[in-house]
Amino acid sequence: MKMDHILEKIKEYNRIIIHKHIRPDGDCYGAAFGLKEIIKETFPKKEVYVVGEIAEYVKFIGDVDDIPDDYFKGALSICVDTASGDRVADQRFKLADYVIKIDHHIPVSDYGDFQYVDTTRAAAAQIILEFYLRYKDELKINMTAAKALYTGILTDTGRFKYRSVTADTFRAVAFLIDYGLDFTEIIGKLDIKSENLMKLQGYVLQNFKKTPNGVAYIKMKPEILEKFDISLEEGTSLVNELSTLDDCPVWMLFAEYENNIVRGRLRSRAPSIDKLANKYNGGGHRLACGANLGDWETVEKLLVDADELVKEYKKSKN
Ligand SMILES: [Mn+2]
Repeated sequence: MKMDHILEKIKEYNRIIIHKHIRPDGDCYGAAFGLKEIIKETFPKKEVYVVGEIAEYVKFIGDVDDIPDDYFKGALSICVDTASGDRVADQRFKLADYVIKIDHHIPVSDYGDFQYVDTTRAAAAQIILEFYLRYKDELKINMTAAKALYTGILTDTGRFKYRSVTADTFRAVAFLIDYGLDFTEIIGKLDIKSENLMKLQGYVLQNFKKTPNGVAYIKMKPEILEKFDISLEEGTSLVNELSTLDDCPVWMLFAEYENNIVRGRLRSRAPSIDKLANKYNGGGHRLACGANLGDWETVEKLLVDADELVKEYKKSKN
């Protein structure tokens, strides 16, 4: 059983460093801090750190550590929720003695000494929760971990709405509810938004475009974010504002990241879009992907391909 190996390695190392992915989301936060708290609660003498960038909207889950290079020497690095090595936040995992990848994305380019990948899991946080449940007799949990794991599962499933949710997701989450988790408190934290973000939401709903066959999209250019005074992270989180348009089974949001590099968030209700994302230097899940477009001209090419994909999909349904 592959999970046994993860537990063995955690037992073996005294210093464990947990890595999220770049541009962190609720799931990598939840999985990382959930795992950290489970290890700390079970083995209080072990040193456990979570490294990488901060995400404002989920930073209530836990504080990221700033550690020197020499901490990696002789340490175990565990990378969660990250399909390819280049997306691991804090590349110093390469300095660690042993590297474990725990993920639920379709593998792109593998890395590390040991991979635990289960694409049937709705969230990396679900894998961590199931890891705990499997070794419940040996491991301990606490409320901080429960909150982190619930937040990870909640955000990666669009609040239990996506196709990725299975009965196992609910079975795992049921434990957290039995444990006494105040889930309404977490919903409350995630729901509250600034006036600026609410106005930008209105902008997205008023200004999105559609391709002839039904791909809804919004170009969130830097000047828009500036006008509404919204961070890139918060702005791009609005992709799912376009998820409920009746004749558009695919929707996308495009924005400029560091060094003016254009990336897209691609979403679908039904037709698979991961191959499309692969073509544009991206990937992820069957119905939710990221793509690295580079410039705005490439966005137009992607939209042509996406439009064709939706056309074929609609034809196949008739
Ligand atoms: Mn995830």
